[in-house]
Amino acid sequence: MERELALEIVRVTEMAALASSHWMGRGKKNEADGAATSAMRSMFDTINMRGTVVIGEGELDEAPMLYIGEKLGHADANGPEVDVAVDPLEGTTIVAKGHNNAMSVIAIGDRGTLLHAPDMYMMKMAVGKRAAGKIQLHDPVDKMIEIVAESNNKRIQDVTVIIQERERHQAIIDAVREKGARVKLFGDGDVGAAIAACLPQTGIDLFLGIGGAPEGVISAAAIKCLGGDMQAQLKPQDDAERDRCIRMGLANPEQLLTLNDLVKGEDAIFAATGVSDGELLQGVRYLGDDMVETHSIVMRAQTKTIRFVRALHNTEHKPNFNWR
Ligand code: VTB
Ligand code: MG
Ligand code: MG
Repeated sequence: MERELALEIVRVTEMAALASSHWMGRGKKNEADGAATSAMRSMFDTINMRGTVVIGEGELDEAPMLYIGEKLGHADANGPEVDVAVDPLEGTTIVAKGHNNAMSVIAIGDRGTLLHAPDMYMMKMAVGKRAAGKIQLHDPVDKMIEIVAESNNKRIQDVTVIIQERERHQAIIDAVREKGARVKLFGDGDVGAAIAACLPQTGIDLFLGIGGAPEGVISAAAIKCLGGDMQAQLKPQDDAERDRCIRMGLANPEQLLTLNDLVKGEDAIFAATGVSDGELLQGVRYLGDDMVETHSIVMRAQTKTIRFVRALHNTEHKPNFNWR
Protein backbone atom coordinates (compact mmCIF):
# COMPACT_ATOMS: atom_id res chain seq x y z
CA MET A 1 0.00 0.00 0.00
CA GLU A 2 1.20 3.50 -0.70
CA ARG A 3 1.70 5.68 2.31
CA GLU A 4 -0.19 8.57 0.67
CA LEU A 5 -3.32 6.49 1.09
CA ALA A 6 -3.29 7.19 4.82
CA LEU A 7 -3.62 10.93 4.33
CA GLU A 8 -6.23 10.46 1.62
CA ILE A 9 -8.31 8.32 3.92
CA VAL A 10 -8.35 10.87 6.70
CA ARG A 11 -9.95 13.35 4.32
CA VAL A 12 -12.74 10.83 3.87
CA THR A 13 -13.39 10.40 7.60
CA GLU A 14 -13.25 14.18 8.02
CA MET A 15 -16.00 14.67 5.46
CA ALA A 16 -18.18 11.94 6.96
CA ALA A 17 -17.74 13.41 10.44
CA LEU A 18 -18.55 16.92 9.24
CA ALA A 19 -21.67 15.71 7.43
CA SER A 20 -23.04 13.77 10.39
CA SER A 21 -22.12 16.46 12.92
CA HIS A 22 -24.87 18.59 11.43
CA TRP A 23 -27.30 16.06 12.94
CA MET A 24 -25.80 16.24 16.43
CA GLY A 25 -28.49 16.44 19.05
CA ARG A 26 -31.44 16.52 16.64
CA GLY A 27 -32.84 13.14 17.68
CA LYS A 28 -32.50 11.68 14.17
CA LYS A 29 -30.07 8.79 14.05
CA ASN A 30 -30.91 7.58 10.55
CA GLU A 31 -30.37 11.03 9.06
CA ALA A 32 -27.04 11.31 10.91
CA ASP A 33 -25.97 7.91 9.61
CA GLY A 34 -27.17 8.64 6.06
CA ALA A 35 -25.27 11.94 5.93
CA ALA A 36 -22.05 10.26 7.06
CA THR A 37 -22.49 7.39 4.61
CA SER A 38 -23.14 9.49 1.54
CA ALA A 39 -20.32 11.95 2.35
CA MET A 40 -17.94 9.04 2.82
CA ARG A 41 -19.11 7.34 -0.36
CA SER A 42 -18.59 10.39 -2.53
CA MET A 43 -15.12 11.13 -1.11
CA PHE A 44 -13.95 7.59 -1.90
CA ASP A 45 -14.48 8.33 -5.60
CA THR A 46 -11.59 10.80 -5.49
CA ILE A 47 -8.99 8.30 -4.26
CA ASN A 48 -6.53 6.39 -6.39
CA MET A 49 -7.18 2.91 -5.05
CA ARG A 50 -8.99 -0.22 -6.15
CA GLY A 51 -10.95 -0.96 -3.02
CA THR A 52 -13.60 -3.53 -2.17
CA VAL A 53 -15.86 -3.02 0.82
CA VAL A 54 -15.57 -6.06 3.10
CA ILE A 55 -17.20 -4.47 6.13
CA GLY A 56 -19.80 -1.87 5.37
CA GLU A 57 -23.35 -0.81 5.77
CA GLY A 58 -24.81 -4.23 4.94
CA GLU A 59 -25.49 -6.40 1.91
CA LEU A 60 -26.46 -4.93 -1.46
CA ASP A 61 -30.19 -5.46 -0.92
CA GLU A 62 -30.22 -3.54 2.36
CA ALA A 63 -27.63 -0.79 1.78
CA PRO A 64 -27.53 1.42 -1.31
CA MET A 65 -24.07 2.74 -0.43
CA LEU A 66 -20.93 1.16 1.00
CA TYR A 67 -22.48 -2.28 0.78
CA ILE A 68 -20.31 -5.37 1.11
CA GLY A 69 -18.64 -6.11 -2.21
CA GLU A 70 -18.98 -2.55 -3.53
CA LYS A 71 -15.94 -1.28 -5.46
CA LEU A 72 -14.38 1.99 -4.30
CA GLY A 73 -11.86 4.39 -5.80
CA HIS A 74 -11.93 6.64 -8.84
CA ALA A 75 -12.82 5.19 -12.20
CA ASP A 76 -9.38 4.84 -13.76
CA ALA A 77 -7.54 4.09 -10.57
CA ASN A 78 -4.30 2.15 -10.88
CA GLY A 79 -3.61 2.32 -7.15
CA PRO A 80 -3.36 -0.59 -4.71
CA GLU A 81 -5.95 -3.35 -4.46
CA VAL A 82 -7.30 -3.13 -0.95
CA ASP A 83 -9.96 -4.36 1.45
CA VAL A 84 -11.97 -1.55 2.97
CA ALA A 85 -13.86 -1.66 6.27
CA VAL A 86 -16.02 1.34 7.11
CA ASP A 87 -18.26 2.59 9.83
CA PRO A 88 -19.27 6.02 8.51
CA LEU A 89 -20.90 6.82 11.82
CA GLU A 90 -19.81 4.66 14.73
CA GLY A 91 -22.44 5.70 17.26
CA THR A 92 -25.63 6.80 15.50
CA THR A 93 -27.64 6.98 18.73
CA ILE A 94 -24.84 9.01 20.29
CA VAL A 95 -25.15 11.70 17.66
CA ALA A 96 -28.93 11.72 17.80
CA LYS A 97 -28.75 12.33 21.56
CA GLY A 98 -25.72 14.63 21.53
CA HIS A 99 -23.68 12.23 23.68
CA ASN A 100 -19.93 11.57 23.66
CA ASN A 101 -17.79 9.13 21.67
CA ALA A 102 -19.19 9.19 18.12
CA MET A 103 -16.71 8.99 15.28
CA SER A 104 -16.32 8.21 11.63
CA VAL A 105 -13.89 5.34 10.91
CA ILE A 106 -12.17 3.52 8.06
CA ALA A 107 -9.70 0.65 8.08
CA ILE A 108 -7.83 -0.52 4.99
CA GLY A 109 -5.76 -3.61 4.41
CA ASP A 110 -4.16 -5.28 1.42
CA ARG A 111 -6.70 -7.31 -0.57
CA GLY A 112 -7.70 -10.41 1.38
CA THR A 113 -6.36 -9.34 4.77
CA LEU A 114 -9.44 -8.16 6.68
CA LEU A 115 -11.75 -10.76 8.26
CA HIS A 116 -15.19 -10.59 6.62
CA ALA A 117 -16.95 -10.43 9.97
CA PRO A 118 -20.72 -10.70 9.71
CA ASP A 119 -22.94 -8.30 11.61
CA MET A 120 -23.24 -10.15 14.92
CA TYR A 121 -21.81 -9.99 18.42
CA MET A 122 -18.15 -10.53 19.21
CA MET A 123 -16.38 -10.86 22.56
CA LYS A 124 -13.26 -8.69 22.58
CA MET A 125 -10.17 -7.97 24.64
CA ALA A 126 -7.72 -5.20 23.78
CA VAL A 127 -4.51 -4.01 25.44
CA GLY A 128 -1.65 -1.67 24.62
CA LYS A 129 1.81 -2.70 23.55
CA ARG A 130 3.32 -3.13 27.01
CA ALA A 131 0.90 -5.99 27.78
CA ALA A 132 0.69 -7.26 24.20
CA GLY A 133 0.99 -11.04 23.92
CA LYS A 134 0.58 -11.58 27.65
CA ILE A 135 -3.22 -11.80 27.95
CA GLN A 136 -5.61 -14.38 26.55
CA LEU A 137 -9.29 -13.65 25.93
CA HIS A 138 -10.34 -16.48 28.24
CA ASP A 139 -8.03 -15.63 31.13
CA PRO A 140 -9.88 -14.87 34.36
CA VAL A 141 -10.45 -11.12 34.78
CA ASP A 142 -8.39 -10.92 37.99
CA LYS A 143 -5.41 -12.45 36.20
CA MET A 144 -5.77 -9.99 33.30
CA ILE A 145 -5.70 -7.12 35.76
CA GLU A 146 -2.57 -8.42 37.47
CA ILE A 147 -0.85 -8.66 34.09
CA VAL A 148 -1.78 -5.15 32.90
CA ALA A 149 -0.83 -3.69 36.30
CA GLU A 150 2.59 -5.29 36.08
CA SER A 151 3.09 -4.47 32.38
CA ASN A 152 1.96 -0.86 32.67
CA ASN A 153 3.84 -0.42 35.96
CA LYS A 154 0.75 0.54 37.96
CA ARG A 155 -0.79 -0.51 41.24
CA ILE A 156 -3.93 -2.68 40.90
CA GLN A 157 -6.07 0.14 42.30
CA ASP A 158 -4.87 2.46 39.52
CA VAL A 159 -5.71 0.07 36.70
CA THR A 160 -8.70 1.19 34.61
CA VAL A 161 -10.77 -1.19 32.51
CA ILE A 162 -13.10 0.33 29.93
CA ILE A 163 -16.38 -1.59 29.45
CA GLN A 164 -19.59 -0.85 27.55
CA GLU A 165 -22.47 -0.28 29.96
CA ARG A 166 -24.69 -3.27 29.24
CA GLU A 167 -26.41 -5.94 31.34
CA ARG A 168 -24.39 -8.59 29.56
CA HIS A 169 -21.18 -7.19 31.07
CA GLN A 170 -22.25 -7.21 34.72
CA ALA A 171 -20.14 -10.22 35.66
CA ILE A 172 -17.02 -8.63 34.12
CA ILE A 173 -17.74 -5.31 35.84
CA ASP A 174 -18.17 -7.06 39.20
CA ALA A 175 -14.95 -9.02 38.72
CA VAL A 176 -12.92 -5.88 37.97
CA ARG A 177 -14.28 -4.09 41.04
CA GLU A 178 -13.83 -7.19 43.19
CA LYS A 179 -10.14 -7.20 42.25
CA GLY A 180 -9.84 -3.54 43.35
CA ALA A 181 -9.34 -2.02 39.90
CA ARG A 182 -11.51 0.67 38.34
CA VAL A 183 -14.20 0.44 35.68
CA LYS A 184 -14.84 3.17 33.16
CA LEU A 185 -18.25 2.62 31.59
CA PHE A 186 -19.24 4.03 28.22
CA GLY A 187 -22.60 4.07 26.49
CA ASP A 188 -21.77 3.39 22.86
CA GLY A 189 -18.86 3.24 20.45
CA ASP A 190 -16.49 0.44 21.32
CA VAL A 191 -13.97 1.14 18.53
CA GLY A 192 -12.87 4.29 20.36
CA ALA A 193 -12.83 2.40 23.67
CA ALA A 194 -10.64 -0.41 22.31
CA ILE A 195 -8.18 2.10 20.87
CA ALA A 196 -8.16 4.13 24.09
CA ALA A 197 -6.98 1.01 25.96
CA CYS A 198 -3.90 0.92 23.71
CA LEU A 199 -2.83 4.54 24.19
CA PRO A 200 -0.98 5.29 27.45
CA GLN A 201 -2.11 8.93 27.54
CA THR A 202 -5.75 7.92 28.11
CA GLY A 203 -4.93 6.20 31.42
CA ILE A 204 -7.00 3.19 30.30
CA ASP A 205 -5.29 -0.18 30.54
CA LEU A 206 -7.70 -2.78 29.22
CA PHE A 207 -10.84 -3.05 27.09
CA LEU A 208 -13.22 -5.96 27.60
CA GLY A 209 -16.70 -6.81 26.43
CA ILE A 210 -19.12 -7.96 23.78
CA GLY A 211 -19.86 -5.58 20.92
CA GLY A 212 -20.27 -5.65 17.16
CA ALA A 213 -18.04 -7.97 15.10
CA PRO A 214 -17.60 -5.40 12.28
CA GLU A 215 -16.41 -2.89 14.88
CA GLY A 216 -14.05 -5.59 16.16
CA VAL A 217 -12.25 -5.92 12.83
CA ILE A 218 -12.00 -2.15 12.47
CA SER A 219 -10.57 -1.91 16.01
CA ALA A 220 -8.07 -4.67 15.22
CA ALA A 221 -6.66 -2.65 12.30
CA ALA A 222 -6.15 0.31 14.62
CA ILE A 223 -4.59 -1.87 17.30
CA LYS A 224 -2.16 -3.35 14.78
CA CYS A 225 -1.04 0.20 14.00
CA LEU A 226 -0.58 0.89 17.71
CA GLY A 227 1.43 -2.25 18.40
CA GLY A 228 -1.19 -3.38 20.91
CA ASP A 229 -2.97 -6.72 21.06
CA MET A 230 -6.50 -7.93 20.62
CA GLN A 231 -8.24 -11.29 20.82
CA ALA A 232 -11.84 -12.00 19.99
CA GLN A 233 -14.52 -14.63 19.57
CA LEU A 234 -17.70 -14.43 17.51
CA LYS A 235 -20.88 -14.90 19.53
CA PRO A 236 -23.52 -16.21 17.12
CA GLN A 237 -26.92 -15.95 18.81
CA ASP A 238 -28.76 -18.62 16.79
CA ASP A 239 -28.31 -21.29 14.11
CA ALA A 240 -28.70 -18.78 11.28
CA GLU A 241 -25.79 -16.75 12.65
CA ARG A 242 -23.74 -19.90 13.22
CA ASP A 243 -24.33 -20.87 9.57
CA ARG A 244 -23.14 -17.46 8.41
CA CYS A 245 -19.85 -17.97 10.27
CA ILE A 246 -19.38 -21.37 8.70
CA ARG A 247 -20.13 -19.97 5.23
CA MET A 248 -17.48 -17.28 5.75
CA GLY A 249 -14.94 -20.04 6.35
CA LEU A 250 -14.88 -20.51 10.11
CA ALA A 251 -15.47 -24.24 10.62
CA ASN A 252 -15.70 -23.55 14.33
CA PRO A 253 -17.64 -20.25 14.65
CA GLU A 254 -16.52 -19.78 18.24
CA GLN A 255 -12.82 -20.30 17.58
CA LEU A 256 -10.40 -17.90 19.22
CA LEU A 257 -9.53 -15.07 16.82
CA THR A 258 -6.11 -13.53 17.30
CA LEU A 259 -5.12 -10.09 16.07
CA ASN A 260 -3.64 -11.75 13.00
CA ASP A 261 -6.88 -13.63 12.29
CA LEU A 262 -8.78 -10.33 12.40
CA VAL A 263 -6.27 -8.44 10.25
CA LYS A 264 -3.66 -10.53 8.44
CA GLY A 265 -0.13 -9.41 7.72
CA GLU A 266 1.94 -6.44 8.74
CA ASP A 267 0.24 -3.59 6.94
CA ALA A 268 -3.03 -1.78 7.65
CA ILE A 269 -4.18 1.81 7.62
CA PHE A 270 -6.67 3.26 10.05
CA ALA A 271 -8.29 6.69 10.18
CA ALA A 272 -10.95 8.14 12.44
CA THR A 273 -12.43 11.59 12.89
CA GLY A 274 -14.33 12.53 16.03
CA VAL A 275 -17.96 13.53 15.62
CA SER A 276 -18.59 14.14 19.32
CA ASP A 277 -15.90 14.38 22.03
CA GLY A 278 -14.44 11.08 23.18
CA GLU A 279 -11.54 9.41 25.00
CA LEU A 280 -9.53 9.53 21.83
CA LEU A 281 -10.63 12.50 19.77
CA GLN A 282 -12.33 15.82 20.15
CA GLY A 283 -15.58 16.07 18.21
CA VAL A 284 -16.53 18.46 15.42
CA ARG A 285 -16.70 22.04 16.70
CA TYR A 286 -18.50 24.89 14.99
CA LEU A 287 -16.34 27.95 15.69
CA GLY A 288 -18.43 30.57 13.92
CA ASP A 289 -17.41 32.65 10.88
CA ASP A 290 -17.89 29.53 8.70
CA MET A 291 -15.01 27.76 10.46
CA VAL A 292 -15.41 24.16 11.62
CA GLU A 293 -12.70 22.23 13.47
CA THR A 294 -12.11 18.48 13.24
CA HIS A 295 -9.76 16.13 15.08
CA SER A 296 -8.61 12.90 13.53
CA ILE A 297 -6.16 10.10 14.10
CA VAL A 298 -4.48 8.36 11.20
CA MET A 299 -2.05 5.50 11.52
CA ARG A 300 -0.26 2.86 9.53
CA ALA A 301 0.77 -0.54 10.86
CA GLN A 302 3.94 -0.88 8.82
CA THR A 303 5.60 2.29 10.10
CA LYS A 304 3.62 2.63 13.36
CA THR A 305 3.39 6.39 12.91
CA ILE A 306 0.45 7.83 14.80
CA ARG A 307 -0.73 11.18 13.50
CA PHE A 308 -3.28 13.40 15.16
CA VAL A 309 -4.65 15.76 12.55
CA ARG A 310 -6.39 18.95 13.60
CA ALA A 311 -8.10 20.63 10.67
CA LEU A 312 -9.85 23.97 10.33
CA HIS A 313 -12.38 23.78 7.53
CA ASN A 314 -13.72 26.92 5.93
CA THR A 315 -17.22 25.78 5.04
CA GLU A 316 -17.82 28.72 2.74
CA HIS A 317 -15.26 27.16 0.40
CA LYS A 318 -16.35 23.54 0.70
CA PRO A 319 -18.73 22.62 -2.10
CA ASN A 320 -19.92 19.43 -0.37
CA PHE A 321 -21.31 21.36 2.58
CA ASN A 322 -24.66 21.10 0.85
CA TRP A 323 -26.88 21.05 3.92
CA ARG A 324 -26.49 24.80 4.40
C1 VTB B 1 -21.93 -2.53 19.55
C2 VTB B 1 -20.65 -1.73 19.57
C3 VTB B 1 -20.81 -0.40 18.83
O1 VTB B 1 -23.19 -0.51 19.26
O2 VTB B 1 -22.19 -2.96 18.23
C4 VTB B 1 -23.08 -1.68 20.04
O3 VTB B 1 -19.63 -2.46 18.95
C5 VTB B 1 -24.42 -2.42 19.99
O4 VTB B 1 -24.59 -3.05 21.20
O5 VTB B 1 -19.66 0.38 19.01
P1 VTB B 1 -26.06 -3.29 21.81
O6 VTB B 1 -26.68 -4.35 20.95
O7 VTB B 1 -25.85 -3.71 23.19
O8 VTB B 1 -26.76 -1.97 21.74
C6 VTB B 1 -22.05 0.35 19.31
O9 VTB B 1 -21.85 0.82 20.64
C7 VTB B 1 -22.31 1.58 18.40
O10 VTB B 1 -22.46 1.19 17.08
MG1 MG C 1 -22.47 2.84 11.88
MG1 MG D 1 -21.03 0.95 14.65
